[in-house]
Amino acid sequence: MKRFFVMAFVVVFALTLSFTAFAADQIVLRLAEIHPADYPTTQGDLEFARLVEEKSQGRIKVEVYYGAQLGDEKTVVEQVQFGAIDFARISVSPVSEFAKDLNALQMPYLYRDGAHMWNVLNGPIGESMLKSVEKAKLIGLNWYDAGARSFYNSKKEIKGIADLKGMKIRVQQSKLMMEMIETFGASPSPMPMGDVYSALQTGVIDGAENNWPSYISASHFEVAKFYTVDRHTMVPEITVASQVTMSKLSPEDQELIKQAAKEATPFQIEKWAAREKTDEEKAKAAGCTITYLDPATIAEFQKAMQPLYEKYGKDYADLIKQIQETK
Ligand code: BDP
Repeated sequence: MKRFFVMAFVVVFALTLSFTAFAADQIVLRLAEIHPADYPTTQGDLEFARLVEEKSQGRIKVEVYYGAQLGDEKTVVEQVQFGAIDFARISVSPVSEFAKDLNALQMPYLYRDGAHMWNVLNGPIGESMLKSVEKAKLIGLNWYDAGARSFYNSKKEIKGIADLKGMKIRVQQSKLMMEMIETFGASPSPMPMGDVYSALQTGVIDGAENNWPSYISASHFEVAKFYTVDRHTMVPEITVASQVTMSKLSPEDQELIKQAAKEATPFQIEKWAAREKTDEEKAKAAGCTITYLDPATIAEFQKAMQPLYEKYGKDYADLIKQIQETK
């Protein structure tokens, strides 16, 4: 009951807010981002906001609320669904809980490399995947780069799959990601990114998995110094808009927003590439134990994910095949 009243209040408050915003000459919209200001995705968000403002000659303003000011990613998606938040930049993983087809984009060892992933995202599959989030009351605007995710932990060096056995590993709030950890023989612990540092510090979890920039930016390297470069997933980032918000805008303004988002992608990719390199160096300089696996061991990691392909292959067989066959 209490939850109902809180929700009702949030809805009324949000509607009041957006009406106020729409009533004024300038349309002010809010974008949620969990990373800090200097993170490559936030840089992409700010570029998107700049382009919207420029293209609308200052009529539309996108305010970027970074550093998880508007909540964790799962909560933010729900708020975008009912229009309390206008845009969010999020990882594909939490959105896949609402738009299942996205699972096909985040299967382990799916892409040969970053170029392969971008050929998929920039092609017809990427377009249809952006459209697929409409089922979840969202509008998919663009993709951003998040490189590859690897395991890190506070306990020991992971040199092979056997070392993962029984480890408690934090994952994103996604069923596929939980099953992936189980398939690796470890025990998954889903939680928002903001809770991971203290969970590592207090030993609630043994490890987590992420790319270099998140490992450094969220200071996880301070409390989990063993990083193994196994690159098990490449999970793209996505910017989504609220259907509620977009439906209040003219078709021209909707188009302008879509265009601005598309144009922000190459900017973000550039920022990403630079940051990935410097953050790998930062981890080294901070004295982390970094384990680079040889191709044979990587092949074992990949082979271990076969059961996941058999399970998810049923629903996404065609899509996965098309992705694999993309040049
Ligand atoms: C980072 C993504 C962020 C996710 C986070 C996580 O940029 O959107 O929330 O991983 O693991 O790489 O939750």
